Amino acid sequence: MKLISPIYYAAVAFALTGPALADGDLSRANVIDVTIEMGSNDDGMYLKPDSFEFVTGQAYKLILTNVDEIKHELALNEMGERIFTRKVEVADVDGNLFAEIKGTIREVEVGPGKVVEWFIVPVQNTEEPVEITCEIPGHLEAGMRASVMIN
Ligand SMILES: [Cu+2]
Repeated sequence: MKLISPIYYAAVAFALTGPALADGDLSRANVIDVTIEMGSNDDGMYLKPDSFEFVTGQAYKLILTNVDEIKHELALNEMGERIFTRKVEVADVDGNLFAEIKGTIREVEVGPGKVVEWFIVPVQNTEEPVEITCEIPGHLEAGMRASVMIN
């Protein structure tokens, strides 16, 4: 699966909406959806896609999508020190909100077949790619990692 550059989306969103949405709160304007699939296959376990690129100051909604029959986790590791978490949203299949969690969050565990939305704004760039991982024992070794660059 090819990840289309978030910059492209931001440019399109900006062109469609203009600057008015950004008025007063940059973190709520032009949020870019980024799906991160968590699962396993014949080759082991994965985060898909396996590389991401973000831009500081841009708001993103990380859609953590666990397509597996076991739970998985997303640990931001070093990336966690370079982003601001607006909130994490947990909803039922109909989109009814169960919980909205705020504060400093470094890891989110997602149940089998479930989706959790993590709203972030990167605030500091990375010098080189850093790694996000699943820290459930054995999963990183099985391949659950992806690289992240914040520009
Ligand atoms: Cu896992």
